Amino acid sequence: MVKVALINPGKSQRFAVQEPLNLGFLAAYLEKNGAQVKIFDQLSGQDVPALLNDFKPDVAGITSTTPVAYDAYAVADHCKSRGILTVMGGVHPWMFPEEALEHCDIVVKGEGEKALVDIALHNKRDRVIEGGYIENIEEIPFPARHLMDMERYLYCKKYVPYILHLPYVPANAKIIHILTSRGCPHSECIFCHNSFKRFPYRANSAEKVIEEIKQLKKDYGIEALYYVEDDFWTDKERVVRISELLIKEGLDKIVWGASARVDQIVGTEPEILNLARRAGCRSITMGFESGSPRMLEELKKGFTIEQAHEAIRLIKKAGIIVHGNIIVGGPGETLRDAELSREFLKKTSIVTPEIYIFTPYPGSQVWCRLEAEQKIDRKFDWRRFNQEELIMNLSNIPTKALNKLRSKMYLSYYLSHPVYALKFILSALKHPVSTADKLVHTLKPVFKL
Ligand code: B12
Repeated sequence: MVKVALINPGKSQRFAVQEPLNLGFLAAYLEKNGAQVKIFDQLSGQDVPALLNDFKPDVAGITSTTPVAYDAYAVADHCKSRGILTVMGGVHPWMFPEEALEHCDIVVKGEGEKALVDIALHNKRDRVIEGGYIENIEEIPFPARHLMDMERYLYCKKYVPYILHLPYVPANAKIIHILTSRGCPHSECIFCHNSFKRFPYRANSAEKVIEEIKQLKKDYGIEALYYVEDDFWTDKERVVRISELLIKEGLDKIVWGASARVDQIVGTEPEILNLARRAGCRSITMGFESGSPRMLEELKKGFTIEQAHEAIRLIKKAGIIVHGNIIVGGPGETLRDAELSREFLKKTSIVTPEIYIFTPYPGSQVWCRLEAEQKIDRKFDWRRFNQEELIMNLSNIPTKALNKLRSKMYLSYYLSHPVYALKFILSALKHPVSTADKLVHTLKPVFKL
């Protein structure tokens, strides 16, 4: 039987907040087709060379986002040096197949389930394979969590203190991440991977979602879950059906959070939000990105500030908390725009916001624009594409001020929300190592002036 090792690379454990679902899908599909598979997670601290030594795979599949590209290449070099057929996939190799091929044998662009089966079981050996997208995602089995160190992920809150999207989950609760749809109905946001993927929105039926949750309850006794997909609220009928089934099947004690677009929430009947609340929904995450109407247009978010406020009002009224993201330093952003974002955070009751520095990810609309304007420096250090460090100042804010902005905004938020600040400090005291890691990354841009 052909042996395949799937590897999640990276060293910064603050990112090891959830099970690598993409590898889980690839593994499940490979297993369904008759391969023997193991998943190795370097990001959560596993010793990949030792595990490879024990397993002796025929094929290694390595995933990579941009900030972990060098870690992924180091793993790929190691695999190749041991004579293992080495395949890479994920957003970064997809954008830079030539760069990746300096370290691996094959690059898969797009969704990799079918391509990896072709490689591992049918000896397909093209250097670059177009994976495209899978139309009916129900043909992919549930992620192969049985191949993962689930104790580590179920108790992720014990290991990584700042999992900001999980404020509704009690510290010792068993949490699982789940992905029941792929694609986003709105592919215009200028910084997002969807602008080059342009894969249509596809979703598992409500029945299939419930089947997975039942399985997770049986296998792991989960108490909380989070839907990581781009927009859980796109298909409201599906949300209603899932909520009804959760209640009917007695699964409504499992608390959950999910992502949404502002414009999907605006116009949602309050009864649907109330129903979701009864079915266990406790948090909705939205990419607000800015408090400035001008910046929302620049980022092509497709909604207005008024709609953002309305979405927050509707969610809060249903007794659900709002979690959200803000981006600072977008193209043309001024200090006045940033001030509007700071005020937005201060005034609205967004719980544990995530504040990022605008990052021109390869393939995104903004990247393509910069490329056309010949402003792309090919010698980028990919490690810095972590949304915590400034890659290029595209804003009208002086670089010195922009570097400080993220820390300042966090400070301002926590000063105006002392209860969250206290929770944050207590959590930090319990996790000194991760706290130091987080602080270094937040303050690095400030002191590098
Ligand atoms: C869940 C998630 C996370 C999770 C898990 C990350 C992970 N590695 O899976 C966490 C919270 C840890 C995370 C962190 C970050 N994330 Co994130 N995340 C996502 C999210 C929302 C879903 C990922 C997912 O499961 N997708 C569904 C699966 C089915 O798709 P997929 O991952 O692309 O995998 C398919 C194909 O790419 C391919 N494939 C992937 N790997 C491989 C390997 C092989 C061998 C083959 C053949 C094929 C293959 O087949 C897979 C199955 O079809 C995506 C957005 C999205 N919708 O994809 C962003 C996304 C991946 N994240 C992104 C970013 C920027 C980050 C952070 C930098 C943010 C931050 N500062 O915290 C960090 C980086 C962490 C890291 N170590 O990589 C960007 C990456 C952009 C880029 N060019 O790097 C994305 C695309 C969102 C965006 N902003 O556009 N993230």
